[in-house]
Parts: sequence; C-alpha cells; structure tokens
Amino acid sequence: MKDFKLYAITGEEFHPGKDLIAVMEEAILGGVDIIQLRDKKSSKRDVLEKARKLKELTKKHGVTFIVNDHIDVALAVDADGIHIGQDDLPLSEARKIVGEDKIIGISTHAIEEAREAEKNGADYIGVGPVFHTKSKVDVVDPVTTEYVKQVANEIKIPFVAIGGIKLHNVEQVLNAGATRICAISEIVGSEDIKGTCEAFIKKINREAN
Ligand code: 3NM
Repeated sequence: MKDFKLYAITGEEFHPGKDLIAVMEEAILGGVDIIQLRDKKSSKRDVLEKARKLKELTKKHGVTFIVNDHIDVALAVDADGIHIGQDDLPLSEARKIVGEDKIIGISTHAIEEAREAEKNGADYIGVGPVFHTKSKVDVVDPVTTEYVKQVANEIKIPFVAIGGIKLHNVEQVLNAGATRICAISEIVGSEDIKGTCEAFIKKINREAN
C-alpha cells in the first residue's frame, strides 16, 4: 500500500453543523493522506452515500480511502480498502471477499493480536488506544506508549498509533517509535482543521515549530 503519515477518521459527532465532505477536505488540505469513513449509526444506505462522496473527494486529491466495517460498501464504491476490528470477520475471510488488491487494516490492542495480523496478511495495523479516548464506545483500557514501543521493535508491517492522540501528546507517541498517527476528535473537532493537520505533520516530520 501507499505509505502514509497522518490518518484521519470521520467523526461527525465532533463537528455538528459542519458538512462531512468539507471537513475531510480541509483535513486533506492540511496534509492528511489517508481517510477512513467510520459511521456506526447511519443506515447502510446513508453510509453508502457518504462513501460515494468521500471516494470522489479522495480520488480528486490522490488520498487513500478506507471504509470501516462495511465490506460491501467498500466494494460498491471501489474504496482502496477496509478497516476491521478484532470482532469482525477474520482477516482471512475478509481477504477472500476483497481480494489481494485491496488494503486491509485491523485494530490491535496487544502484541499477540499484532503478530496474528501480520501473519494473516494485514496491510497495516492500528495500535491503540494509546491514551484514554471518548471516541470509541467498546474500547479497551489504554495500551500506553509501551505497546507502541513493542510494535515498533517487533512488527514489520506498517502500523498507525491511535486513541486520544492530540497535538500536545503526540511527541510521546513519536518518541515511542510511531511514524504514522491517526486521530478523530483532535482533527475533525478542531476549530482550525487545516492548521491542526499541518501542525501534526510538522511534528511527525520532526520539524521545528
Ligand atoms: N480505534 P480519538 S481508538 C476508532 O484503539 C478508534 O483501536 C481505537 O479517536 C483503537 O482520536 C479509536 O478521538 C478512537 O481518540 C480514536
């Protein structure tokens, strides 16, 4: 898969009154290079509609587009890939459905899960929640930067750190060995989405502020 640095997941509850596509476009203009549609509430039809629009947006900007959970929606709009959790279809089954050319990402919360994902052919893994987060309901306790270190030392496939990551604590995550950062609330809930993304990119690139 095309490598990435800053991964933004949709979270419409964090930007009431603002249009989803406008929010995600601002994030892309700020440097986000991969987007995930994550919507646990809407009907499949509404998810499909949002996916269509995000596919168009990401295609226009040359950004990778991932759909969470809904493999059928991902295939229908020809997204670049899917993201699944530990309780979703097993990776091997998901792979049979989407084929070799699509990206499959999987959330992991412990090194055993990361090893398993790597063995089973995941294209990337999520590593988190690094810190406390309110953006996911069924989330496990924070895995801390210790888990980031473990993955950085042992796992060969790309990994992205996620969960409670903010501009004020991202350095801890980078210092633990992460080179790719994912966020929902800090990005889409920001008053200045583009500026927040630019600031994240600077930190990921280890440039002076
Ligand atoms: N997955 P925020 S944490 C969607 O650990 C998600 O797998 C996580 O949102 C995991 O940046 C998380 O607002 C929520 O904390 C991330």
